[in-house]
Amino acid sequence: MAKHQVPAYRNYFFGDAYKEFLQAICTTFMNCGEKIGDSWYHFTDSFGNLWETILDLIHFDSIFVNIFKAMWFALVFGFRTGGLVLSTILVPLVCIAFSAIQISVILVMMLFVYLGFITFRIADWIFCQIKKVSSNCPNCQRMSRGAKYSLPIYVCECGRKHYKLQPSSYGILARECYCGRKLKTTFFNGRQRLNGKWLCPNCEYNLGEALHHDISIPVVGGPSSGKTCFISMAISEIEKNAMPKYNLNFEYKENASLGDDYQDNKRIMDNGQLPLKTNDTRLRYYQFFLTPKGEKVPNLVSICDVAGEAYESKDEMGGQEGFKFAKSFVLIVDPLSIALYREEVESTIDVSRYGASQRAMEEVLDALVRTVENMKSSDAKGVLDGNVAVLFTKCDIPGLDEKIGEKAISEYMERNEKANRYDAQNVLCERFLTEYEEFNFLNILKGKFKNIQFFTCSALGHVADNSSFEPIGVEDPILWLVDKESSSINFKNKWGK
Ligand SMILES: Nc1nc2c(ncn2[C@@H]2O[C@H](COP(=O)(O)OP(=O)(O)O)[C@@H](O)[C@H]2O)c(=O)[nH]1
Ligand SMILES: [Mg+2]
Ligand SMILES: [Zn+2]
Ligand SMILES: [Zn+2]
Repeated sequence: MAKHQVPAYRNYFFGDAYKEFLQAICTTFMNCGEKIGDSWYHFTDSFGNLWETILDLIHFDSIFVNIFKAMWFALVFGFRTGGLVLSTILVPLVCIAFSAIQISVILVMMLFVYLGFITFRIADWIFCQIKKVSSNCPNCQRMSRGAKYSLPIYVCECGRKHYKLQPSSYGILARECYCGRKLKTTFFNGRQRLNGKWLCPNCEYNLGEALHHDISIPVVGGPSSGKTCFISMAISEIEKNAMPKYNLNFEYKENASLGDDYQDNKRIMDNGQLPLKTNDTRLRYYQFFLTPKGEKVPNLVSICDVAGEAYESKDEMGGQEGFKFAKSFVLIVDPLSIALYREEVESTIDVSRYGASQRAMEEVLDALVRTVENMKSSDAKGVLDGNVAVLFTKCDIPGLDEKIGEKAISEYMERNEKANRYDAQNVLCERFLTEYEEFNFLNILKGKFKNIQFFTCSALGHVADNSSFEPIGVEDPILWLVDKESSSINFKNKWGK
């Protein structure tokens, strides 16, 4: 990567200190040179005087006076010779000694500053690891976290870009931007509260905040399986119930420049109408903060919706880099995409009113598994360590409640006192899939993923008839996945394990 100019003033010990100390040393040596010059002048001058007097003596001019003169000049000459010897040997020695002391002092100071910023840089890194600080870009889909976490680019209020706003030779805990603003350089002292912008280090999309823990949840399912309905309803129900039911702070983070349609869909659905059809095949990110009160590092949940058509083609799926970074998935199962079940109910209900998905689930799951495997290292062909919430949608279909819905769960729990509702749900859903001969789907699912929980929901509560929708069970799959990933959220009591 090209090296970026840092628009900040260097720390004194790495910038001006150098210059000042070099200047001081030069001055010392120049003075020293001047001293030697002076001594040399006096030495030659006194030698001249002595020599002239000696010449006069040789010519027997005023002998008595000249003898005294010669003695005097010899004395002066001796004195000046001593001076010359002293200034050529002793003065440089003193100069060198003083300079050496000066250099050591600055080196020690630099060492302290260096150790200082290394220590704080490491401390900041450890903080990021413990608090699982990460960044997830809804534009280029890149996520950075763990050891590979890279801080977003900070854009100062003056517009200058600081590519790595961290402890460095520009300042340990803060640096001074060329505009004069003091910028904090660690999360402990408030780097995240700076007033500028934070950009994705990969594509420079405006990320909004710097400090959060990202949880990325792609919602996977065939065309018309009910992904968009589920996502809109799940987010708006979590928004409604975050306080006081879950005791969590909710804040939606709109990505207006990427065509975020959450608010539009919510409005449309509040009026009993179906959401707009997603027609682009890229991942659409719906992001919101979901954080316990008082927690310093908020969770930023990204629910990713991709038009089901993308599962038709391997290339489309492969292009969705976001899958690579996700550890949690919602796998949508439209009961009407189960061939035997559809055949069974086709005679009693108008399947078209449920937007039945024609795509076999095992194909959707297979496409997902292949995509995730190809994106991760090729030796990860075994079990994928992600969490999967397998979600049966459209459970308002008449008769389903008795098979896998609330009614079935209560009945099962009455008969099996030890089972909690989530165990019951797992048993019932698996039994349903077996009953309708979805063996391949079950095999791939259980063979590839370690952590699986089944859920049932109805995003709408009934077929769309312009009356208001009544979502049932849409929050749980998201909350279960968020709980699995977030260290600050704990719903153990809710799941009973
Ligand atoms: N009855 C009923 N129909 C639903 C439900 N969820 C989705 N649908 C129907 O399924 C269609 C497709 O849903 P959509 O969310 O757009 O599917 P996507 O293509 O997977 O995003 C919708 O137009 C609805 O008619 C539900 O919970 N109950
Ligand atoms: Mg959709
Ligand atoms: Zn600035
Ligand atoms: Zn980006």
